[in-house]
Amino acid sequence: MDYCKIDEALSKKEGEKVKIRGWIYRRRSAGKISFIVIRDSTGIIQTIVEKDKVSEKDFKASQKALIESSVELEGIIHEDNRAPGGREIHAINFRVINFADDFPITEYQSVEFLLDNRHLWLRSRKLTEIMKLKAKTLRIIRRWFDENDFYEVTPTVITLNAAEGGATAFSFKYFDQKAYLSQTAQMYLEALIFSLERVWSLTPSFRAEKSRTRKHLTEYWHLEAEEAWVDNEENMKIQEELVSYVCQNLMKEANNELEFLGRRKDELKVIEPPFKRISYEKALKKLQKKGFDVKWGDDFGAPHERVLVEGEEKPIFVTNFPIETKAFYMKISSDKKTVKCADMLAPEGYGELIGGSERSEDIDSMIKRLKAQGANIENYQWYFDLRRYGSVPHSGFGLGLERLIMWIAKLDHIRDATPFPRMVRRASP
Ligand code: NSS
Repeated sequence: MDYCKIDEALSKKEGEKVKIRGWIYRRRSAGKISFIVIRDSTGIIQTIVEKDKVSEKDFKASQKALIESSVELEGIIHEDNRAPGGREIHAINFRVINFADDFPITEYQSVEFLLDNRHLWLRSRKLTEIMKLKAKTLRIIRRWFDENDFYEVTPTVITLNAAEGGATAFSFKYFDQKAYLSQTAQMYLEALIFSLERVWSLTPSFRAEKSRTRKHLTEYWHLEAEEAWVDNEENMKIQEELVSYVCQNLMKEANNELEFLGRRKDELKVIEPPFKRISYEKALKKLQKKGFDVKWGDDFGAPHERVLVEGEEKPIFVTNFPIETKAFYMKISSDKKTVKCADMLAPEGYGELIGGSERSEDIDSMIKRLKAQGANIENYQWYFDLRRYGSVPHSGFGLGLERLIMWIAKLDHIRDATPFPRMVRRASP
């Protein structure tokens, strides 16, 4: 007989025989009987190992095995309303594959302790459900890009260009040159639209953010797209369609995960285009009216973002930021004060999900802005070539995958949206 997964065992009828394998999740012994809850990737099930029903060796093993021991067993399904899932297994044999040492994680542990033991804490129900949700989100995103004529491409993460500003770029010695870990794949995606027109990629991005907030990682998974012949307006449409598609499909495909994480389906159902657009100028006025001390040219922080999405059920776009607040590559608007860009802010105060813009085609203005940042212009000549040989209007955007998951899974901190979070004071395990 083949092994079945626990979710399948939970759908079997009284008296059916099953074979399962997994890890001990909870256990207790009472004289001649061991109650052992086993988990696998699909769920948990209670099993009962009785002294007279299995061999002496198997019973001894069931009494000795501590939590997280790996086991396999065969048994008979019994329907029992008291058991989680309404079924339990009465074992006819029980084998321990590995007797676990005393598991270091017990019920109440500090955040730091759990982060130090992340390699083990990943087995927790909550992180398991989050990782499943993330995998399903990626599956849906891939589908959307496939259906919308984008090519997936594989850019580099070793670069001489700190496209989002030197202040948050990790630098390292690349033989005898100073190189950076990529903050964005954007410049490389831009090069690829001249052959493929619509491209996207998923890469790690790195930001040496000293700000220790609940929304910042130093390494995150960056989903980026770049489109030829697309302006800032159409770029926003692509973004709102993608995000809506993810929400609508997770509702259908990630029932258990969403329920476990406390995200209600009706909250995702309303995420449909169009999303509200508000200009930076209007947003600034709104904030000033609410008593914030902000002036033209200031960037928005978490408290500002929270106020801007107050009462909103869907994400919103904040558009047309002042030139000086944004990166060198954004196209300057006809007002000569702002750039053609949009930040997508999540509802409920989860912050910026996406940064996107139409790209400048004006080499001189880009050089001026780069020089103001103290960048080495020579390293950008290849990028300017893209404007010299058949330049076209184009736009693109970057979505922080962990920000998206943080919002959808209602997480208090972005660290739980990724298995091995990298933060200011953490690079291990
Ligand atoms: O800096 S961004 O706003 N924009 C770019 O990097 C563009 N070059 C993308 C593009 O047009 N191809 O970053 C994009 C998103 C942002 O909205 C966040 O969702 C996420 O990347 N992001 C982060 N997530 C987690 N941690 C940190 N530190 C972080 N920084 C940005």
